[in-house]
Order: sequence, then C-alpha cells, then structure tokens
Amino acid sequence: MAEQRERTFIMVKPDGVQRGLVGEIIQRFEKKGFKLVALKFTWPSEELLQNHYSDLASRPFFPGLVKYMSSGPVVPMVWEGLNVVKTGRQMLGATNPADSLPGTIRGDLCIQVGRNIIHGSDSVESANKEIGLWFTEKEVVGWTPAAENWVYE
Ligand code: DAT
Ligand code: MG
Repeated sequence: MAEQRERTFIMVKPDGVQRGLVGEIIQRFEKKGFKLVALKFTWPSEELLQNHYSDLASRPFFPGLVKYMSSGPVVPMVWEGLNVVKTGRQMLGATNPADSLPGTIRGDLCIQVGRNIIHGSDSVESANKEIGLWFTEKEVVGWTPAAENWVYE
C-alpha cells in the first residue's frame, strides 16, 4: 500500500552524535516498526545547512543554528512507514525540550532548544525537499523487511 511507503527525513544533530545517542535514536525508530531506507555519517557544509533551514533564514537564531549544525558530523536518515512524518514528529517531541513530554526523544535526552539533538521533517513536502537535499536517488534503498507482515495487517 502506498500509505505505508510515506517517507520522512530524520537527522541526529552534532550534539546527538557527540553525546553517543545515535544508537538510541535509531533503536527507537527500529523498535516502533519503521523501515530504514537511507543513512549516512557526514560533516555537513554551512551551505547545505542554509539550504536545509532556508525557511528560517530571517530568524535571529539562524546564524547560530547553522554554526551549531555545521560544528561536527551528523547522521541523516530516511525512515519509511504509515504516517511516519507525523508519528516521527511525535516521537521527537516539541522543538523546545522544555516542552517535550517524557517518553519523547527530546523529552528524555536533552534540555535546551539550541541543543535539541534531532531533526525531523514537519510535512510530507518538507520531507521530500530534505531527502532530495541530503541523499541521491540511489542512496535511498527500497527493500522488504522479513517482519513486514507482522508490523502491518
Ligand atoms: P523543529 O526542529 O522542531 O522542526 P523548527 O523547524 O522551528 O523546529 O526550528 C529548527 C531548529 O532551529 C530547532 O530544532 C532548534 C532551532 N530553533 C528553533 N527555534 C529556536 C529558538 N527560538 N531559539 C533557538 N533555536 C531555535
Ligand atoms: Mg523544522
């Protein structure tokens, strides 16, 4: 079914990598039942991040955001599944960890908005833009997990 092939762009930010939280974050999406279809480890340029966050270019925190995001390696990923964009955002928690509920990634693992460890697309349109920005078509891999029929009825 096409709805099960919705995709979202998730990225462990430099603080998440530096703090050794990559495995924990991947595990949450894996355990939920979502399917990993792309992943890399890369130190992004300021230019890529300016493009990634172009919607926020006029905000006062934009220069600091780009500096923080380009301060070290990140782990961009693409996850696939039913309602994965919306559910992924719920799994991340609110933008400001002070407002993120316990049980969410930000609610459990970080404290300040400027060090909130993870990015997740906010709509299917942003997901498509972000996936195209960070991955080539070939890097996004179509496959069928052995457990698929135990995740979806
Ligand atoms: P989100 O990452 O939840 O989609 P966003 O797209 O509004 O949130 O902002 C992108 C990132 O910018 C966010 O993860 C952290 C940073 N940011 C947002 N609002 C901020 C603020 N008021 N002060 C500092 N950093 C902020
Ligand atoms: Mg956003």
